Amino acid sequence: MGITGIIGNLLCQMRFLLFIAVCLTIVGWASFYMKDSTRYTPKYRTPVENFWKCPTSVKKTEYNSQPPLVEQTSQKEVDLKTCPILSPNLQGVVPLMFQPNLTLADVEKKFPMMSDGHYQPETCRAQQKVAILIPYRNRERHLLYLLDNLLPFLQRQQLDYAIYIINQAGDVTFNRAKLLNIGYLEALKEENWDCFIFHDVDLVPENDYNTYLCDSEPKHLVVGRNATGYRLRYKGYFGGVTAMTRKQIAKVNGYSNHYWGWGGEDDDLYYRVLLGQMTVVRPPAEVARYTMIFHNRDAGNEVNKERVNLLKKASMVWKKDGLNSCTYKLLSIEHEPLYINITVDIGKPHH
Ligand code: UD2
Ligand code: MN
Repeated sequence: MGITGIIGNLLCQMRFLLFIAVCLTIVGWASFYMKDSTRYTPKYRTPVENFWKCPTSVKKTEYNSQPPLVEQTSQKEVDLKTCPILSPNLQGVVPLMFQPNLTLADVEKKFPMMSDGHYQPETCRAQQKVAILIPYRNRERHLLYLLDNLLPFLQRQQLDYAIYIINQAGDVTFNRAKLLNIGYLEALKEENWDCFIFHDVDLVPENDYNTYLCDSEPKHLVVGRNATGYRLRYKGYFGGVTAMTRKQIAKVNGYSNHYWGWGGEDDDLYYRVLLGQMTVVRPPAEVARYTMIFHNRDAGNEVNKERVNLLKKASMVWKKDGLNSCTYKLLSIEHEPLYINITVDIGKPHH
């Protein structure tokens, strides 16, 4: 064993003492920070596990066991190493910004590394290609606030992503679910996305350990939000922000197209997940936290009185109502620097 080997081994043995010292420091800090619950220290076990593995270093950072889903790679991507599931750039809770005089030009200036609505990390090849789909009509300020906070969040996570805004044209009753189906179908015409995030425009994630990657089961990213005391509303709650792989979505035939107006479409998707023999997973509650920008109910999105009847029929119709029956008229696709803007005429409810 060479001199460097001996030194290496000595250092390795000293880790125990170092570990005790670190523990004592942490106990000291913990008692100091106990009062302030907004400071979140991640509780993932792996860094400590690796600390004990000696002297060989082990590359094991996953907190879930999702294998990389990337299938299509360019030459540049082949040369890069795969990004870890937990990026080294994560910061936990980062204060959110809501500047009332913010303009799109301001946000574009902050993120010159995005083009045509896409972003790829510079130094590694992302685990999955992620399309973020945002159902939208007339929420300009919310969109600016979301972009301003979400873009740096996603970049800290080292994701390969694009943002799709699916904009409902006209003033017929809003249909969130159908817009998301359209987003899925149109996004796949552009690229072979591995993972889709269905994302309300007014929900801003608070903790960047809430990774925007898909899991082996459909994932619900909102355990709690400011308006509901950060508690899960009910067990089968699947609204706000969800992540599903291309295959998981295909398996449930996407969303139902028949939910016009507010409510029910998220519960319907949950039923489909169960009917497709899948379950829902969620990150830890201290991670899956969102701030919902305050708003009143929009005109054109009144409560859907049919929703209970529709839910009763969900198990009978899910195979023929969804992605395979989604008809619409594409009006335009614009590639802006920060997002892809898809404007559609989705028709109207027929009673
Ligand atoms: C809840 C759910 C949401 C959905 C909805 C019922 C949470 C956190 N969110 O949201 O996922 O299930 O109930 O349909 O539980 N939108 C527009 N323009 C409109 C109307 C809606 O852009 O005129 C979009 C926008 O992305 C918005 C989303 O639809 O965030 C949901 O509508 P909402 O915010 O009015 O409903 P909310 O907050 O009750
Ligand atoms: Mn909302």
